[in-house]
Amino acid sequence: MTDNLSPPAPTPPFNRLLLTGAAGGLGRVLRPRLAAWCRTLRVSDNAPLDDAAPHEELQPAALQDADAMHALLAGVDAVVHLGGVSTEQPWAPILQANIIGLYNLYEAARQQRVKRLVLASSNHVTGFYRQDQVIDAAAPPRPDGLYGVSKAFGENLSRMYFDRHGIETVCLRIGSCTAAPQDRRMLATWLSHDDLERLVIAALSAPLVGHTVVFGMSDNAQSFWDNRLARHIGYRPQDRSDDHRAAVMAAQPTWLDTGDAAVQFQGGAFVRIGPFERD
Ligand code: NAI
Ligand code: 15L
Repeated sequence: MTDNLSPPAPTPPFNRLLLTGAAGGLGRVLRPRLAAWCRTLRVSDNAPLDDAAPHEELQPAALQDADAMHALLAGVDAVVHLGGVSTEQPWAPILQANIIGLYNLYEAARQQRVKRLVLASSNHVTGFYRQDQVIDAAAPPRPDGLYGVSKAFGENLSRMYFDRHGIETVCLRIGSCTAAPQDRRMLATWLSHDDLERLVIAALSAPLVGHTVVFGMSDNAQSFWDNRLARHIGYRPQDRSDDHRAAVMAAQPTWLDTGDAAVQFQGGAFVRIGPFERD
């Protein structure tokens, strides 16, 4: 049994890995951690990037720029795609980054013959399931906003590219990836930074993944999600939110109003934020 973080063989398994969204919160977490797994890490974003380390090459690109995306995917063995709009926002930026951008990414992957992608999806694909339900990846999407709809699009688009073109994707329905859980909901949704790394490495390295949807969560005692359908990728989380329970309870001693949709539904506050508020 491996903990997914064992150092790879002396020869890195990948020649060139692409990390998109490298300037973002999780991109900054993963960037140094992917170094051991490839000879070259190509890092990309449309926001400013930190200087390249010796094993890195910087290639800025906007996801909605099809030509830039074709150049970005050239010579790449596999992709960790974190780039895009990561919260509930107006439709225009979501359309550019998460819809047009995803199409550009997959068309470029097809034409450049990239065979494996790891896609940052989100728990907001299923945010309108209730918090007292436990769902698995076979449950139909119930997005909690336009952001969740865009992530559901990414899951469906990648499914089509596997069925038609054999391009494998692992969609990570990430819960809440932070250094420590910050509120009661995160006791169920928390994904530690180390477990994020374990999950990404498992998704990149498993011999056969086809098209897989896996919930990105640590080994939390309390959970909304069941990952048995993704066992084949070999992800074994090592961290648990319970280790932080006392601190969370001290910070948030009473539950919020139980009539609040943010407390009733898995997506938390996402179920009631966003452009619709102005209506
Ligand atoms: P973030 O917002 O910090 O990073 C996203 C990055 O994408 C940013 O650096 C941004 O500049 C870049 N980006 C945005 N639009 C772009 C465009 N049009 N072209 C090129 N780059 C663009 O988000 P974070 O927290 O690092 O999340 C990474 C991924 O994981 C996102 O796709 C997010 O939806 C997903 N995710 C994150 C969770 C979390 O707990 N942080 C939970 C669930 C999903
Ligand atoms: C997400 O999809 C967001 O990217 C992240 O910022 C968190 O809010 C997370 O979901 C969550 O549900 O906690």
